[in-house]
Amino acid sequence: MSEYQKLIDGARGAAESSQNADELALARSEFLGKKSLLSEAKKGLGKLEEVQRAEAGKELNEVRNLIEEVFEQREAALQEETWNLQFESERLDLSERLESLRRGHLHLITQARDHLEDVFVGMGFTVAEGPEVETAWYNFEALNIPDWHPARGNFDTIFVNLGSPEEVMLRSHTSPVQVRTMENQQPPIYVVAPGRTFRTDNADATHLPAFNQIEGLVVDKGITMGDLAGTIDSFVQAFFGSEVKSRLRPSYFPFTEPSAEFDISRPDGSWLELGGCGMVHPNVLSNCGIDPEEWQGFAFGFGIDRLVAMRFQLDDIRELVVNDARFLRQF
Ligand code: FA5
Repeated sequence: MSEYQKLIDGARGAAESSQNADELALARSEFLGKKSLLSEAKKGLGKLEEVQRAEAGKELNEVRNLIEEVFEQREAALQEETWNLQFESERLDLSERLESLRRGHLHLITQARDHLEDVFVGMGFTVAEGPEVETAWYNFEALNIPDWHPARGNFDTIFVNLGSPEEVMLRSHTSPVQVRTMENQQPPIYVVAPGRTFRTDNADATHLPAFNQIEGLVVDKGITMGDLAGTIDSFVQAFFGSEVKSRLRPSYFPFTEPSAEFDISRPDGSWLELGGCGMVHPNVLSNCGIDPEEWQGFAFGFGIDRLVAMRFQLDDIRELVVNDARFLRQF
């Protein structure tokens, strides 16, 4: 047995010093292969007496099993080492990835639009919507601007090549939503309608060809210009804070009478035109099936992009649409 013990120890030594599957296979064949000492010993069994042969054969098998076990254990250990190395090299460090990803946020205009909605909802208004592509009826005619009216020219309209010429257009203001609301809803009406509007204007520091307006419409009994002025004042205070003042200047819009333009004060004391407003023209109420003898209303519409430019003191309104992430990340 001591001979065999040496063999087993030798096999263990050879297995332990094998550093990979190839080296282990080589060592294994040295101790268990056809030319190994064990195989030679097995061949020698034939020369023994029957009783001795059985005894020696049993012993040989035990030794072979022990040596096989030694190699199996080493094989399992090597396999585990290989897997560990592989797992380590293929590991994805997700925590590192997550840290380096910057979270986005809503665009400044969307934030302002949400804020405006909140302010007006807080004042008792609901939010209405209308399509961006409109017909002449909604964009002009129902608003008391027939096709001969010179005011059509003020809106620098972008027409769409659909139907009769100059019948379908990208809405040039949000005022068509006034008409759609009044056609579908009986007074009293208190709505605001923010949305995108389009004109052939060239982009400059205060103009964009695609910009955003928010429309307001109130139709109720006994509504006066005082209600309009008070509403605009409350909105300006809620949105900008008490240091910003608003003022109304007489103006002209075909769909309101009287009409005004409203300005807000800048820190340097000058005024910035924000939008138009006025008492809803009786013709507009009639066009939408509302009796002007019974109901009165006021409406306003102003530019959200300009309002944002004013609130964040941007020198150029185009900053809002050039998609410079370094600029947008500041807000
Ligand atoms: C109108 O669009 C009227 N619908 C407003 C109105 C509504 C009057 C209800 C009465 C009752 P105006 O064309 O002035 O009016 O435009 C209103 C505001 O939209 C402007 O004061 C300005 O703030 C903004 N605006 C107009 N054109 C542009 C543009 N190209 N780029 C950015 N903002 C603009």
